[in-house]
Amino acid sequence: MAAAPEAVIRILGRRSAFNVQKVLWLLGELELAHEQVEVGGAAGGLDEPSFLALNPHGRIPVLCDGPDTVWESHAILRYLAARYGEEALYPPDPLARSQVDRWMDWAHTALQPAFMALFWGYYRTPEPQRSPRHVEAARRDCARQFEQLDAQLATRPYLAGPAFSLGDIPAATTLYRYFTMGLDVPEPPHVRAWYERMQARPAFREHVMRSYEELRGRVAH
Ligand SMILES: N[C@@H](CCC(=O)N[C@@H](CS)C(=O)NCC(=O)O)C(=O)O
Repeated sequence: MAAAPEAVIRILGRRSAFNVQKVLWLLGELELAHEQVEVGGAAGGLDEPSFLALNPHGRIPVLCDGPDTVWESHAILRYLAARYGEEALYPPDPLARSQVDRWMDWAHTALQPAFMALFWGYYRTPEPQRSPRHVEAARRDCARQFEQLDAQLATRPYLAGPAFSLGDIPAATTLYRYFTMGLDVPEPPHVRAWYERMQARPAFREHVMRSYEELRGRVAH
């Protein structure tokens, strides 16, 4: 593992944000000293010129590593793993790397949108405004995505193979909220076992398994 730089790593983004949690989890895995700055959500600040100079899209997370800035949560994960991580986290071999990349990309484009539709439609919408039909459709869609995960995890302990890697982080960031937001959701056995493996990781417990009560019924960012 490369030595940590002298310059402080800063992660900009509120701790309750799903995409920020992925990065905080990895920083914890890497045991990299860093400073977290609470911006976004109730803390605001995303439309400040100084923030937009770092990320023109006005979104969190943003990583500042000395003079360098990286935005987009998965780009940040790949950057941190390639710069500071062991090879198993993000293997240099092209095929092994593609195993990791495919699960990261699938999580971003399939699982996360399904999970967010459910989380926003149910948890972040005040009860009187909820659409039961919308919530049920999202719950079924999400359950289908978890079945895909379960089929993969029936053959291997981690998504990209025998070892924990970046491939696990985006998908596993859904687990705590999915199973605790108060909905009756199926618990596929291999996903459950994988969730238990994640819970054995201190950084997962610290950054992902944290209260999100502040988001209940909060339709605004
Ligand atoms: N694709 C981007 C999405 C970034 C994004 O939409 N972040 C949300 C938080 S999860 C955000 O900035 N929300 C505005 C806010 O929190 O105020 C990424 O993965 O970094």
